[in-house]
Order: sequence, then C-alpha cells, then structure tokens
Amino acid sequence: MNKASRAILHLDLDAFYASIEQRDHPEYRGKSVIVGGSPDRRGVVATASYEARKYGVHSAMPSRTAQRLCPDAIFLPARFEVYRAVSQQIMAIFRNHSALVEPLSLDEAYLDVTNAVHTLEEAARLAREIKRQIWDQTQLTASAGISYCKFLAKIASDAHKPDGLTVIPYEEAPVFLEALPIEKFFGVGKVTAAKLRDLGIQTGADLKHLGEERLHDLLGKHGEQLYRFACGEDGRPVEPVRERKSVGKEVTLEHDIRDRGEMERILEQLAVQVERRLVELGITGKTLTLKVRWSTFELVTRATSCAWGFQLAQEMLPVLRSMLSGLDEDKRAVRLLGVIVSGLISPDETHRARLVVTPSLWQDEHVEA
Ligand code: DCP
Ligand code: MG
Repeated sequence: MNKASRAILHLDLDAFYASIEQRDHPEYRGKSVIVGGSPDRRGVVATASYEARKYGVHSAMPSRTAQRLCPDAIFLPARFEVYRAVSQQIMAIFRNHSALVEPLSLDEAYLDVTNAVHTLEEAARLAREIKRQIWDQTQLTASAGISYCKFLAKIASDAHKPDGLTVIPYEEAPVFLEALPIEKFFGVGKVTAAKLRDLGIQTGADLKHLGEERLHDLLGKHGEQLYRFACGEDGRPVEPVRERKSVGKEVTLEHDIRDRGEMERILEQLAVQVERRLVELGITGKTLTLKVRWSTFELVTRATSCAWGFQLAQEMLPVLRSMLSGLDEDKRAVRLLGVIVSGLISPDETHRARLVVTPSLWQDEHVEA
C-alpha cells in the first residue's frame, strides 16, 4: 500500500447469538430462532436468526411483537458466558493477522492490515482467509467489509450479509456514498436523521450538495464530520486499546419534556440498555450517574455509589428516580437524559483483561478514554 492509503477490514459475525445457538443445537438449524427475553415477560429480542428476520423480526423489538410476526419462532435465553468465550476466540484470530485490532462489540472489530498487503484485492484475500479460520475454529460465519477507511469498511461488511465479503475501492466510493441513505452514515441517529429529512436531505449526494458550512450551522462539529464522510474522507485510526471506564446510554429527546412520568419511562429504557451491556460484559459498577441536559443546554449530573455494584435496571431505577426528583424541583424542561454506570468491577481478573478491549456497542455511548 502506498503511504497515504490504508487497508481496513471490518468483520462482523452473522446473527451472532442466534448462530451460536443453532451451532450448539443442530435441531434449531434452518429454523426461526430468537435469542432474548421471553414474550411472556415483556422481554426484548437480542437477535434473531436470518430465518426469523424474513418475518420482520429484529434486535430490540419486543419479544411479544416478534412472536406475533413469527409464531413458529423458538425463543431462547441468552448464554453470555458462551458468547464471551466465542468472542475471545475470534478476537484471537484477528490479532493473529494484525496488531491493530479495534473491537466494537463481542462480535465485530476493525483491523488495520495496511502493513500486510499491497492492494485492497490482497486485503480481500486476507479477509477471506480470516473468514475461513473463523469457520474452521467456531463453525460460524462472518461478513467482511474492505475499504480504505473505517466508515466504508463497516458499511461494506453490512452490504451482503450473511457470509458476505464486499470491497469498496477508493474509485468506487463516490458513487456508493452518493446513493447512501443518511441513516447509514456514522453518527447519524434518529434525531439527526429526522432533522435532515425535514430539510429534504435523504442521501449522501444531498449531504454533499448542502455543503460543509450549512451542515456546520445545522449540526455543529458533527456536521463537518458528516460532510467529510459524504466526501469519502475518514481519517480515524483503528485504535487497538480503549480502556473502558464506564457503560452508559443517553438520548437527546426529539422534543423537550417536562413530564416527570415521561422522564422516568425514558430513564427505564436507558437503564435496561445499560443493564444489557453490563450483563453482556459480565460486570457491575459501583457508581450510578444520572445525566440531565436542561432545555437551556445547561448540563448537570448526580451520582450515587453502592459497594456491591449496579447491574440490574430494577436496582438502578429507584436511585435514578430519587436523583431526578432532587434535581427537578423547578420542573424545568429536559432535552437530554443519560444513565452511566462507572467504577466497573468484574468477578475475576481475567474479565478485567477483556474489559480493556471490549468497547462500545452503541455509537452514541458514553465512553471515557
Ligand atoms: N445485540 C443485542 N441487542 C441489540 C443488538 C445486538 O443484544 N439491540 C447482541 C445480539 C447480537 C450481538 O449483540 O447477536 C451482535 O450484534 P449485531 O448488531 O452484530 O447483530 P447480529 O450479529 O445478531 O446480526 P448481524 O448478522 O446483522 O450482524
Ligand atoms: Mg453481527
């Protein structure tokens, strides 16, 4: 590779939890498998096998809805210990091929393989080899994306799932990006997408057309980054080690709210998502922080510590409610709510080693460097 150009791979296992269940229970192969909470207990779907996805079932959907869409589905509880062990196997394969591996969650990572190849075609051959090793060692399939930057490599891995392999060469990036819906751009969540769609902006071509200045006016610094992505520029390095100090989730509300009940409902949703991540990582955290941004943009946080650690949403909720009522005396309108658990503790030290390399599953997650 010439100096200016990089070769980045993004690898992402297909229907990760569900594929592991089908692997370990041959009788479930070829069937609609849904891993997650039970439909009878107001659970949500963690993931669904590709057979179930044909019925419209997807991650984060209430399990009851999933059951209605796909009545024959087999519902299974998650086995996080097994998923974590498989994750270690695949991360070890990745690390055999590059020192620059950045895990994004249990089942996906970026690899910078610039030093190992001369061209993106060679990088694609390497990706095929990695996919083969994953199959040989775990009997699971992964999808690979290959490009000259992170953002495009990730989009490429998603393009032909499952068991896909997609290269987006430098020359093809502009055409690809022009047609790309705004929701697919890194960092564009629901609120940003709605804002842009209101202005008639639907695709990468529209973003580019709008121009850097307008995007800056609309979205601040994030708008500038978005403009650069629309131009196919993403210089973000693959960062091998990010020490996780906290697990958090926050949401910018579509409309400012004053209603305490509504705030509590949102806090519950956030706490459930934080719980999911803590359970997935097998950890608890000593400190629970409530983050509130008032409609005036003023930011306040309140924290409470407990010696045995927070993990379950049900344990976080009373504490969050009481911290909220301490803040909310003036009944001011709120624009953002966040729940963060920090002071992370794991049951054993081998777990701690894993924490170092298992960062964010959510793009807008609160991660302290
Ligand atoms: N997960 C979850 N809840 C979500 C999203 C994901 O519990 N809202 C879990 C279950 C997934 C795993 O994380 O198996 C990996 O997430 P992915 O987004 O990579 O989804 P999958 O691997 O299941 O499917 P895909 O083939 O689309 O990658
Ligand atoms: Mg996956």
